[in-house]
Amino acid sequence: MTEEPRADEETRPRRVVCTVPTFNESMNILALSRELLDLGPEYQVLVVDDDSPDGTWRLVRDAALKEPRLHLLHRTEDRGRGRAGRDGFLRALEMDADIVIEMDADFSHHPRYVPLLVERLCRRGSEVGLVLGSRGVEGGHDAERGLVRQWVTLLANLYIRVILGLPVRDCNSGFRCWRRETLQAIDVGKTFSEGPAIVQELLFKTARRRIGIAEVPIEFHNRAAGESTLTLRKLLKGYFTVLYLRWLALTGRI
Ligand SMILES: Nc1nc2c(ncn2[C@@H]2O[C@H](COP(=O)(O)OP(=O)(O)O)[C@@H](O)[C@H]2O)c(=O)[nH]1
Ligand SMILES: [Mg+2]
Repeated sequence: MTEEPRADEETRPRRVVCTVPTFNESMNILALSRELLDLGPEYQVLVVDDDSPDGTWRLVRDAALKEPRLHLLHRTEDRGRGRAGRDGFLRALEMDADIVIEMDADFSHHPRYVPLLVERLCRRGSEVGLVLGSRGVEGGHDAERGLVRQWVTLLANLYIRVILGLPVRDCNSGFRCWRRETLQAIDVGKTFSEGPAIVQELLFKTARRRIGIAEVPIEFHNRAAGESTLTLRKLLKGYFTVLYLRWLALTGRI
């Protein structure tokens, strides 16, 4: 006789792969990986490192020898946050993930929120294919950031939401929980953004396919250690990418 699955077992994911793009994150990556792996046996961590000069990839490679749920994708060509993100998603799909989380290595996205994002995605009866860790919904916010930074974030969000017509409050969040089927539906291997604009590109492609998007509040903190790789040039390029995405949609190409 087969037993009826309990309600929580029925919706529990089989394999969650957390992809973490890294560039010079030697001070954060092992502590973050440990916290993620401790969330449960279904969790795997995939670090996608672009040959960091500080040896992040070496630390992960060595730790992975003793921890079978820790994986390294060591990229040596075609560097960039967007490229690394795309390759991480593809590898996670190859690893047979049913859920993929992408997050920063610097503890801005705290691992304690990961089970909440997964729970929201797996909640029975909800038609959601992507969950965002969000600073823009009630209960979420940008801790430690000055008023000016908060206003810049607010205006940037408004710009992106209006141009792209997105139904979400935090378009810039890089803390996201994806259903395998969503990544396949948006053909993640065809991602064109080389840099951080991958965040807006994938969000737009998901919304265009009318896949349900939910937001879970998070408190966002400044990076724990190390330096940000975001430059003004990358930021501006991101705003142009938003216009480019709108144009691609207007001309029926996405
Ligand atoms: N693999 C890879 N990761 C990157 C690159 N640039 C940034 N990252 C990682 O992407 C995440 C977000 O970058 P971060 O510098 O924190 O940007 P910020 O959060 O916007 O200040 C961090 O985990 C970085 O280590 C890159 O060129 N390649
Ligand atoms: Mg960061």
